[in-house]
Amino acid sequence: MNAFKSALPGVDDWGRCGVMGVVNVTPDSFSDGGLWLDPGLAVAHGLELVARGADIVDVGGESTRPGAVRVTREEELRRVLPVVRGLAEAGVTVSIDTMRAAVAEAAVEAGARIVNDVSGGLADPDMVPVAAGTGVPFVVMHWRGQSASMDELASYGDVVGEVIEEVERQMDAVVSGGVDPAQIIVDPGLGFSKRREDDWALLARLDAWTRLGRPILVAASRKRFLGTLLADPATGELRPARARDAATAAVSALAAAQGAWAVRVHEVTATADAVRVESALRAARGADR
Ligand code: PMM
Repeated sequence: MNAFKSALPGVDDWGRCGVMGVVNVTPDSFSDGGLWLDPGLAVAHGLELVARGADIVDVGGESTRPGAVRVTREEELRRVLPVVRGLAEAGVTVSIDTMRAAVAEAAVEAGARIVNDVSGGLADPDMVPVAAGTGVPFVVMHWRGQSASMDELASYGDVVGEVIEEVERQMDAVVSGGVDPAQIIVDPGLGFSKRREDDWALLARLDAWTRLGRPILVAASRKRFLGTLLADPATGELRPARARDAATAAVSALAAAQGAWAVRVHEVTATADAVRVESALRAARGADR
């Protein structure tokens, strides 16, 4: 089964790899922290991402960068709800990036159409029943632990096999909890309990995920493995996060070529072009999608 083709409830089929633009309503996200804390600015930024070609806008109110400290539920709700509501009222397909069931539930009530839980339902025992109750697409990302400790959990023999197996196990748990398999989106969780070489190995073998039969979301945007790749050869200094967008767009095209359902990015323009290039090539090749 081609993962790209799986129809998800309430989400358009774009006929190519989709583009999920990111709006982090946080003071501390690694690449755009503090820029969109004001709800009006955050909504305007989300609309700008759509104008640049985003198919979905992912709204998050809690940073998941390695070592990040958790925010309270009240603070997270205060950050995201006006932004979700504003974008949904403007007709945007919104996804809510949260590990909290209460936030997911309130966001769906406010108009969000996808729940993007980086813990895939592991962080909050109420998340799976809430995801089941909403019926909206639910992201099961590969996750081994909270940001404060996740780097210590990056230990693998065969990273591709183990990550897919752990996601498959979590898919089973989520389905046992009442989620319809047709709701599930899978995600390798680049940078989450992964070393740089693990991120590359996972990206190199996205084709191996097709056996799960579910759409694959890939979120490489501005991540550290790209900063390391592009480090200054003289000083060894990592390429700054906001100067990693060309590399991100390259990853977007390559992920699309391996059948990714969507790519999650901060800077949309280049990736929107990249997935269209990939789609044109695929069509020219006569490939079935
Ligand atoms: N990464 C981040 C946040 N949310 N969601 C999914 N599904 N997959 C990811 O890899 C992912 C995510 C961290 O990046 P950010 O701080 O730039 O949002």
